[in-house]
Amino acid sequence: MRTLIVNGTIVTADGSYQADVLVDGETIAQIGANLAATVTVERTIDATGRWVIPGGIDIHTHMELPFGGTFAKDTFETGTRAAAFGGTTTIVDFAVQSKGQALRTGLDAWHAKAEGNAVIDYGFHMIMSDVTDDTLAEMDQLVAEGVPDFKLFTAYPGVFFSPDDHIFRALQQTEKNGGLILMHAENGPAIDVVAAQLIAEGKTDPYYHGVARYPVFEGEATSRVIKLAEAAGAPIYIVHMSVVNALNVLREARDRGVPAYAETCPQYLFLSIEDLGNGFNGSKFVCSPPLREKDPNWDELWTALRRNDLQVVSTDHCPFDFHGQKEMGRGDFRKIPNGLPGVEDRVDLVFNGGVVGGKISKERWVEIVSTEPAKLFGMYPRKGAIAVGSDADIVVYDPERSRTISAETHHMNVDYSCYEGWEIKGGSDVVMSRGSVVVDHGEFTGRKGYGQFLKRGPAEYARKA
Ligand code: DUC
Ligand code: ZN
Ligand code: ZN
Repeated sequence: MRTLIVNGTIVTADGSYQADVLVDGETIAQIGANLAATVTVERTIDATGRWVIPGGIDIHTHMELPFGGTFAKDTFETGTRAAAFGGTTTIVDFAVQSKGQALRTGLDAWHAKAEGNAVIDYGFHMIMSDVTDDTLAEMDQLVAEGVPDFKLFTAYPGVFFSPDDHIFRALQQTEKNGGLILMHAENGPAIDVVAAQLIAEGKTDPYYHGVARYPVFEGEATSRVIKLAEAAGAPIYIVHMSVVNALNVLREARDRGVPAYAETCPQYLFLSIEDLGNGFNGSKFVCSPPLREKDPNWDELWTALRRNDLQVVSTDHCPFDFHGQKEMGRGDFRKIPNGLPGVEDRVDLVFNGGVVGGKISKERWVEIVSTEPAKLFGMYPRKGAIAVGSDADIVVYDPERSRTISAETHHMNVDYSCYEGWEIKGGSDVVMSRGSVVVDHGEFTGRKGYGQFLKRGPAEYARKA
């Protein structure tokens, strides 16, 4: 099948220009002016007044994550379908090694969840809950299999938590095998002390989830893990950075030339600790790190995105229903499953808040939602680019469209939206995954099982950039 996208403006991280795009099979075959005059195709998409952008890449999702005695509700089918509606054509999800298991067991389980179900391409990072001689050796094998990143936690004692010696050994291993360590950086043991004290004082509402997780606990853990990475001579990537205390540490390290990278998420750019108020309704906004004070964090995070101190916006998509799941934490905020839905709204929220809001250029928008994730996570230029030879993961984007976000109309398998009623500009008209149209003006035209596992390369870019 050959498809021609005509009359659009191609927007990439490097610049924008008017040109047509020829898709042949699964890849981009030609880019140029007035291609209709020279090529014959089976299908033509008119992108007049639209932007032609590389499909979004969300490198931080948790489909079916087991958490706090329940599971994140989106499956690979529902979650990737929702992603596609929102202009995202690739996700990288976190496979989980439970304590005492081999990495292989966790990875196999995630392959089984995704295969035959995903509607767009997907890769995996590996959550390591145990660092042992055996799992360290397994890391090398996973890098060779296209799973080159490993997430460790300084939070969640007794579940995902790793002590410093484990983190340091894992960093040393990636220094040797070319992989990348991703860190959830919050001081979990200290948080647990404060949380227990708050509960003892009768402060059980969701709001106190935000109070317990001091900004300095994120700053301290971020500082510690970046210094451990420096000591190991390995690059490091901090997930879901939420607050200035952590950002200042990151900036200071990057100014010294340390290969430290980080993402933030829409919830830290658009929501605040005030959303955690309003009684138990605040449980809809419980995630970790928690939502922070608006000032100065929102502005500082945008500035960091503009200046490349932050490279990526991903979602940490981890949806739990308000009814029946978030409700598990009535009377004790520690029992509320942590996580927010977001995979469907990321591209549009960052467009609306960032580009329409005058904070970043449209080229930087494409860079932080697609191109940098592809580069840092071993997918570029196959993904994240509008270039000859790249996968035809293409979104025809309408910057003028308006829509109202609502749980009534979203495609994520969750009974609420954190952005309910928000009117935003921008939206994906046509979404193409490897040359196949999967969403066409609001209609799903894809297929369960179409998405393929993406074998990703090692983190060379993170070592050089
Ligand atoms: N934070 C969340 O909010 N949910 C899943 C895991 C995490 O680190
Ligand atoms: Zn995390
Ligand atoms: Zn996460």
